[in-house]
Amino acid sequence: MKHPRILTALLLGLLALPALAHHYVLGTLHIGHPWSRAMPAMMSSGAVYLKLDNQGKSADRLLAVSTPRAASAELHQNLNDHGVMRMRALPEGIELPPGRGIALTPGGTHIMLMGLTAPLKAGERFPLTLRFARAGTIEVEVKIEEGMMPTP
Ligand SMILES: [Cu+2]
Repeated sequence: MKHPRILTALLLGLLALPALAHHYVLGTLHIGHPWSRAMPAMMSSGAVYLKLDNQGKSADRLLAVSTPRAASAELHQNLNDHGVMRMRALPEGIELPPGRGIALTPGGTHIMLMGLTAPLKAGERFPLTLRFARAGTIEVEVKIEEGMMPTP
């Protein structure tokens, strides 16, 4: 091989590709990389993060989520209440304006899982159903990943 360094760079580039990323499409909605952070076995709650990209021309809304992995799943928002981080449920759901992407991330808006039916162990996957006002319902697979920070 004439250019071993280039080959190495290419291989490293391939390895660095988000091989773990997974992606779902429901109508004009794109759902990117649903994941959850691995938690110690004694924890009874966790959180799911993902990206929502509304590539359509009409607004939509994520209304509700559910999973067999938890007794209940809620849409939550993190708020800084005078220096204290609190979580607030979003019973009205999450607005998805047309042509916009929204990321559910640690420290921000998230899907809260309460009453886990099994610990969130790294490497495992579980199904999550998302219900949208316009686009309807889709089941996605959540990947449990190793993480250092506690949820949410
Ligand atoms: Cu929460």
